[in-house]
Amino acid sequence: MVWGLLFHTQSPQTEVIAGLLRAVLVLSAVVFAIVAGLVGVSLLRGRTAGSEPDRPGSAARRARIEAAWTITTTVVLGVLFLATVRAMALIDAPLDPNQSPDLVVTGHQWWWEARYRNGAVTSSEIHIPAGRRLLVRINSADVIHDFWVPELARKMDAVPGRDGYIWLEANRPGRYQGTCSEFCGAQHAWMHFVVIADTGADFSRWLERQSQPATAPSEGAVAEGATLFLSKKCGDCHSISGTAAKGGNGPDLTHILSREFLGAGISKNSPEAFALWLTNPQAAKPGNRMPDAHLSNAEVRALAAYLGTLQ
Ligand code: HEC
Ligand SMILES: [Cu+2]
Repeated sequence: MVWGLLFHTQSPQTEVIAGLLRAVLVLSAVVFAIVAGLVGVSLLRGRTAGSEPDRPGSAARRARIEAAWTITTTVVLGVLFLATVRAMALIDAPLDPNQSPDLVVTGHQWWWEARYRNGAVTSSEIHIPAGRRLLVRINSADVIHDFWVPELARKMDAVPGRDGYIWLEANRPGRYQGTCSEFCGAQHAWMHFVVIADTGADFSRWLERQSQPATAPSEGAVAEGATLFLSKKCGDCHSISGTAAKGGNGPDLTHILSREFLGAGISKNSPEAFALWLTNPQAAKPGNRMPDAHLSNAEVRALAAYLGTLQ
């Protein structure tokens, strides 16, 4: 149970990693105890033995001890090596470019995009079905990031121009915190995401919903906001499925209201936070890659009204 307090493993993959760590810790503790014990013994014995001359046969004895130490060390390291290779074989996803992944995750400064096979796109909030492993391809749109959900999977670097693969799986439905774990610039610390493991039925519903195009704008402020979204060039960076907005440098906003956080976890998704992203994005998340569009209050209201329909 003490291990349970230390390691919150929630997937078969992290159980293997924690198991390896446990084995290494126990073995290291045994080695430490033996070495420390022998050092202690020889300290005491050395003091009483003083400067006794070498007894006959002591050179051969020393050689035997040396051989024993060398062999023992080699065996211990060999066991650790084999245990590590076994753990890697158990948890690593195949590096097969022909196998199509269930999910493609792309790191951006400073948010994560997740793209599913059926066309659904989301950012910084990744849903998976509990109890089933998904093959995830990880890459980057700019600099090197690192995709890490400590409870669920090993780390994987997101390297521009190079694909990495991991299994993503959770034993039980729940929410699992993830983060970027490779320094990637000013807002590295705010590059969070959450993996939400749903029951199979909930996951299918969510996935189906997320692959639908955005609600068509009705009238009044909402329609005005939709027009502004295009005329203010928001669509150069953001996509809204079913509209002319097809940018890829910012989070997909098709179902922005269905997400809990904005700015990769920096603020809860609330009407106030929304308004701040529109009026002063650099105040919402200093240094982020969204320029201030210098919108008037009326424009902010219209855009917020429009984005507020993107459930
Ligand atoms: C030059 C590219 C760019 C332009 C143009 C741009 N954005 Fe963004 N926007 C971003 C980026 C990048 C982020 C995410 C920043 C982060 O989390 O680090 C973002 C975040 C947002 C968010 C928060 C969404 C989320 O999930 O975090 C909203 C809402 C938003 N933008 C709306 C707009 C609107 C409306 C416009 C037009 C007035 C616009 N953006 C123009 C790049 C852009
Ligand atoms: Cu990063």
